[in-house]
Amino acid sequence: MIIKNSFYKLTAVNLKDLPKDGLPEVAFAGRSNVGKSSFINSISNNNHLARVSKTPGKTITLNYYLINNEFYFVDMPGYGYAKRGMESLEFFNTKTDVYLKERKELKLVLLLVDSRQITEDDKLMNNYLKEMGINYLVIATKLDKLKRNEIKPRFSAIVNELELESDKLLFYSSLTKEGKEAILSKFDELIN
Ligand SMILES: Nc1nc2c(ncn2[C@@H]2O[C@H](COP(=O)(O)OP(=O)(O)O)[C@@H](O)[C@H]2O)c(=O)[nH]1
Ligand SMILES: [Mg+2]
Repeated sequence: MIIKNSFYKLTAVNLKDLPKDGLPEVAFAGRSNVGKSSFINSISNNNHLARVSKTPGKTITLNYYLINNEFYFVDMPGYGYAKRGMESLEFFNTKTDVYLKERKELKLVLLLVDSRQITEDDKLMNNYLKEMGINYLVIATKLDKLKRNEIKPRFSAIVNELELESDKLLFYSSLTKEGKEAILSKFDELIN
């Protein structure tokens, strides 16, 4: 797949505001600051698409971006911005939870984790997606922060920590775009 065009579509505060055109959706989950917005911009060659934040925010909206007029990227609220452990529970009780469970157009979730470190919140989110039977892939972000000889051991460590099939984990750098082809070919499988 080549991403030829990408447009901001809408921001949904309530589930009744979601698009009704039936296009497939790829949603992004991950803690605040893991690189969700950067990923969306980088993979679609559009640096003005999603807003990259310097300080983690408490976004509670679903942001829709139309890709190739064929499907949507859905940027979901980040988790884990507070120091206490409660925000994860909060997350599961919000509209995002209903969205993940009930949205028929949702074909794939990309769970973004930092390639250097898996957090307890990441594990919760991973278990949640697994238990709900949601089709998801894990994208380990900020690959450019790893030394070359760290990549293989980090791959194994993440596969073990999250108990994943190894074809469900992909590395990516929004800076260098390393890993892009493998991810785009997963989107091809999804759309066809
Ligand atoms: N080095 C590096 N920095 C990144 C990468 N992706 C995101 N960042 C930085 O991480 C911070 C948070 O990124 P952002 O996309 O706003 O994360 P979000 O909160 O998950 O949407 C920003 O300072 C980005 O520039 C990456 O692949 N490599
Ligand atoms: Mg963001």
